[in-house]
Amino acid sequence: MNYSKRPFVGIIMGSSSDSKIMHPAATILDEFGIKHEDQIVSAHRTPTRLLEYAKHAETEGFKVIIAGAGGSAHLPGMIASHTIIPVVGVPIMVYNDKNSERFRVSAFGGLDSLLSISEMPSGSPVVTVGVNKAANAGLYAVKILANEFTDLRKKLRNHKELQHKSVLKESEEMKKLGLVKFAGKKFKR
Ligand code: RP5
Repeated sequence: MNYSKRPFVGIIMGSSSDSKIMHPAATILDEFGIKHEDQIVSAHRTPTRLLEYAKHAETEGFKVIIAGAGGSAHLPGMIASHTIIPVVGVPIMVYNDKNSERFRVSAFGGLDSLLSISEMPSGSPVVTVGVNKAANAGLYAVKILANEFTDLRKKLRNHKELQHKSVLKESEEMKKLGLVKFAGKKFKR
């Protein structure tokens, strides 16, 4: 079964406001040609839907679930308690105020979500990426799938190679321009 034809990754988040932070997970999966299914599931506001989603994920044959949430962030842990599918949590610090361009920061700056996700009791493990690091969750999902789909290993190696080249390119430019000019150009000061 091909990973580009059928979704093996489920991306969920606790609120539509989380989409601002979560979309890089989808971007990474898109770059690797991996089909994913994206939904909003709130552990607190839609608790029964949470159970339904876990069943749906099993029925669909998802191989990994990426779950982002802010504040007390129960979503990744609760999903993990309902399924054996590995869950990668994304703790969310900043989220949009849905009704304006303003943004809000959670009371403890994302540490609340990070600890909620990482401190799952023994027996219900969830892994977590850093605060707001949704792209890393996407990459981690690719790595999980690469255990099964060998062509993804090649794509992951290419991805590493591109990162390597991009650091070398910037380093060359820094060497040529000098640090002050380089930083001025990069940060448009
Ligand atoms: C959490 O509360 C969500 O994951 C979100 O990060 C946060 C705020 O949600 P909204 O008030 O923006 O819907 O459950």
